[in-house]
Amino acid sequence: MNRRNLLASAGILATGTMAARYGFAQMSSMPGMQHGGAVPPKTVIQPIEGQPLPMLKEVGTGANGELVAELRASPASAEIVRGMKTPILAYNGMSPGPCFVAREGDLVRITLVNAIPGQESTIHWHGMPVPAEQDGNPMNPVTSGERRTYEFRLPEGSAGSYWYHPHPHKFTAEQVYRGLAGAFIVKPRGEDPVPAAFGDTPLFFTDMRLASDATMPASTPVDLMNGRQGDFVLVNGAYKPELSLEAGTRRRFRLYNALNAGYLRISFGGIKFALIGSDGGLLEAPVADMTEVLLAPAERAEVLVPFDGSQRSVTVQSLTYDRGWMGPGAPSAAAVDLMTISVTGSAAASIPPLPSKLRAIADLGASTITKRFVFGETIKMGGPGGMSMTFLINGKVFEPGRIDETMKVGQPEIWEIVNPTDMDHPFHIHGTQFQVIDTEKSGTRVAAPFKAWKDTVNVASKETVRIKIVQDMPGDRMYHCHILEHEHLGMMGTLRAGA
Ligand SMILES: [Cu+2]
Repeated sequence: MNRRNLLASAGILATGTMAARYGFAQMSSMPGMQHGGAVPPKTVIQPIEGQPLPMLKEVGTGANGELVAELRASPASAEIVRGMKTPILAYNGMSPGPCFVAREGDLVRITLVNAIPGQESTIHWHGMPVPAEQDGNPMNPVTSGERRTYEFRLPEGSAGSYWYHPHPHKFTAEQVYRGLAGAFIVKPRGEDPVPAAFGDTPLFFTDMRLASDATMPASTPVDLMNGRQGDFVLVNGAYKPELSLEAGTRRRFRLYNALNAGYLRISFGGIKFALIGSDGGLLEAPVADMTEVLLAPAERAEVLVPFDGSQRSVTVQSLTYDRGWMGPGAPSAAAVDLMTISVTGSAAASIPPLPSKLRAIADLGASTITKRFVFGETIKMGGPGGMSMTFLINGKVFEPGRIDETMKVGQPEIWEIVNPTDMDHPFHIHGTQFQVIDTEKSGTRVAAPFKAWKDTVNVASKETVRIKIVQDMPGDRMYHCHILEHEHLGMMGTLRAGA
């Protein structure tokens, strides 16, 4: 039965009393519930907007080739709405946390201090090739009040746009939407094929929902089902910020979708730009004449955008994208303004050319091993509240300690990720970068248009995505949907890579 029929037969879609029928403990105190439905009340307050784009605070490698830092995760407050305090979670008082910048070959030694009252935490190095026991998995929690040091060396060829966020069992979604996430940029050991004159600016997108007192309300059943979407998308922690650039420049941006569940279909006011990088670093060559790039939650892209001065004010937007929605409260279908770039100086006759080549991307080798991962969702009856929704991979809800799949270190495999559900799900696996082979929908198979390193790939509703994957290090790795509320409700498994 498809989900809509399932819900209708369970009497959920029509009644508007979804909350009352779900078994979530915190329900009665949730904002929005007193309004007779599961839709949160519309925010009546507005964040401060139009401030200069904040630059992320960079923490770099020392002269000895070691990046040593401490990340203290703790409650903090932010002034999102003028004169009001929003309680958040922050790393070293900041959200996003510091932007780590290291080079291939560097040693990283970062200590997490968990000062979050009553909750475990970890730091997961999203997309980075780090040993399993250093990767902040849920089975290695740092309890409240404790600290632990993560240590790993960045291998050659690992330059890319990574990020970090907590990954504790049952608290990931909440800790991330409350503010815990940051960028981690690895630069090449040798010369960067992208000219330094193009700059290198991370745009770290998050989102936020605020109640009328500027606090962040707890997630509702609708949030858990669809993934929590905020009312405001922030860029480097600011709402609709402004950036000023000279005409005649080509700029390098690293785009990060760090939203819990929201998709970003980013355009630069119609300007044709070049895609030069994916989750795991540069492509082989720029892909020119792009007008938009779709980023599912956790995906990243590097782009080069020309500003010739013909547009004096460029609105960076997220265009509408239908990722599937269940029940009330679907986000607006209108494009969302993310930030404004004002272009100063006299219009330039020419823009510096694109680099023709970026780097070589190796093939992963032949494989005869195929695994299949099928997304699913179900409504579970029983319990005091009546029912709850769970999300599945291969018919199973995540269970700590259970090994769902095994593979041999160094041996490439082909994985088919199948999504028969009504909603898109971004598939992510820890510890490695994979390559997309092709996608298939309604019987039409489309080969990946170019080689790219990915750690997260969107699997649209009714679509199958085939990837080629190798794990180079032994250990247990999580794979899961990166709509964090779906991960929370069970859409996760454990892979054991061994000899
Ligand atoms: Cu999902």
